[in-house]
Amino acid sequence: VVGNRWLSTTNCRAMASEVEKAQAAKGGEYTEETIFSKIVDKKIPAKIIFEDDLSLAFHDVSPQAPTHFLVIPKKRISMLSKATDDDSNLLGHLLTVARKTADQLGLADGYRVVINNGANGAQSVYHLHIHVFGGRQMGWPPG
Ligand code: TR5
Repeated sequence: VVGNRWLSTTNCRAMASEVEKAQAAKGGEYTEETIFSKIVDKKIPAKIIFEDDLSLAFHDVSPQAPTHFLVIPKKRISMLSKATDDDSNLLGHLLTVARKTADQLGLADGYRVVINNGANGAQSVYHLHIHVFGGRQMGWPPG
């Protein structure tokens, strides 16, 4: 039981492995190449939904909801807590891209926006990204 919710064995296993990945990945330098910077540089493919000079939105490879996409800056910011005041406009832009992409994908009944930050936040890829989940009822509180 987590909070007031029962979790299925599958959910518990998925959650445990995400947390293990996050613990293994902790650290991360500001300018390191990551799997997401490789997607930005088109060194590896992704299912891209939207792209502009500053950002990219693409489908998560391991979706946790019927719709699950990520919005990332092209700038290599490892995590939210490493962003600076100079990044404020960029951070706002990422949320705007999340909103427009959610609209484009028809998430009119609502969606969840999540940023995992650092090891305790269960971040596993150290290139800042916004998760957007939709297409099903979300639970609360999160795990
Ligand atoms: O745990 P955090 O918040 O760091 O989320 C990282 C997310 O990146 C997870 O939801 C993964 O499923 C997702 N991910 C990981 C890879 C990947 C991806 N999404 C799209 N494309 C991906 N490629 C090509 N490779 C990955 N390793």
